Amino acid sequence: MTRFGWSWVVVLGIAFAAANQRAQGEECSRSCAADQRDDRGCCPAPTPAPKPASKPTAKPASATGSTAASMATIPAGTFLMGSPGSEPGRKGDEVQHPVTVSSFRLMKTEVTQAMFESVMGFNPAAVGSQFWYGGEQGACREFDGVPLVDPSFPVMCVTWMDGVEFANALSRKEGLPPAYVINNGVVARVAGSTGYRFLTEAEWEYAARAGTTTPHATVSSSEHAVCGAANVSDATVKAKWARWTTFGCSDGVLGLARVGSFAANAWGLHDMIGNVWEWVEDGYGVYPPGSVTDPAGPSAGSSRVDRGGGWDSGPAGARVAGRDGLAPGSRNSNLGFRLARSGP
Ligand SMILES: [Ca+2]
Ligand SMILES: [Ca+2]
Repeated sequence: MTRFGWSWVVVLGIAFAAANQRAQGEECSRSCAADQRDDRGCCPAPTPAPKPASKPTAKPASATGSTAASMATIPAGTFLMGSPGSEPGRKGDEVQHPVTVSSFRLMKTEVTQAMFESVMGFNPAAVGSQFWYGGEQGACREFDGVPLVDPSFPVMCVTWMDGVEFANALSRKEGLPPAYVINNGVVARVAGSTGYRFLTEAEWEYAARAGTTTPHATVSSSEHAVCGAANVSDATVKAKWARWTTFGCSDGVLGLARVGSFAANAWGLHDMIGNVWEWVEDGYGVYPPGSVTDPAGPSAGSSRVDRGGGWDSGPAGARVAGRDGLAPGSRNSNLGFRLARSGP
């Protein structure tokens, strides 16, 4: 598995959005069993290694198992969204354009399994949620012997709607006005609400860059700088799953990392790149031409955007400008989210 737990819905909906997305060269270069291929015939799955999995060696988390959301204030500003034509791994949907973003508040970490369970009463991976992969299902709780359930790990195997429902439930729990109205499965943002909500795609990239312009949002443009700042597909992964496309450096973590294990970016945000891909609010679509302010993206469609790459993403997949579109019902052990609140 890993790459994507494409639900069967994805098979129909993703043709244009995902065909050129997530799996791009690196994922499709892997080999795997037929029942592990996704709808595009790509292989996130590794070839099981003959030796036992090494233990994740992440440093102690700053937010281990926390059930409270620690928020950073993101300053208003203008940035260049997208990637330059020269960036390795770039895709055609990353057209650079200036975007102005208003100030907002953002969780410093991905939503943890403990946070999700404290609000919703269950942890999707722990209660047996399944990912979909090439028409097959598999348990979210572990991958090839690597355990993925831990209170301090990011919640994963959550659908886009799981994120919406968590956001509203967390708002109610904290006495805030829910940011979403849900009518017969149709979700609309409540204008002016200060409750918890997804980031827009533009807000996500703005916050993840935190003023940087490098492919992986690192201060240094060296690929190896990523391993000090993100849990990605690295040398640790390569040692177990030799066929995976990985970064050449080692971040010391084989599967998921505790949120906050890696250094924060300049705005106090951890794990924007890597660990789990993060659902955002936007439907997947072509960027608008020219300069824009607080773009919301398509409100619906066959797919919703997720960003940043996950623990199984190599250099192409973990780029800050990289975009991915998934059917909203998709689940995967590399797919989670974090939430924002409007206003400074
Ligand atoms: Ca790693
Ligand atoms: Ca992430």
